[in-house]
Amino acid sequence: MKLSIPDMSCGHCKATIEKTVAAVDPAARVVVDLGTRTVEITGSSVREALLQALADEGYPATVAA
Ligand SMILES: [Cu+2]
Repeated sequence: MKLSIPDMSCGHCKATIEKTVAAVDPAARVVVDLGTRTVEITGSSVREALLQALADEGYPATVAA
């Protein structure tokens, strides 16, 4: 799944998002693209939990694809 996270702007955000996703689902693979402020997550089926965890960390995400 591809998520749009407009509040993500720097390497610190990237690290926080990677850590948050890993905490929810250690099997998920995360590719952060700061340029487009999108995150591609593969290998995870817990979409609602990921969206909730990201929002809790201050990075509300919407599903882009
Ligand atoms: Cu940042």
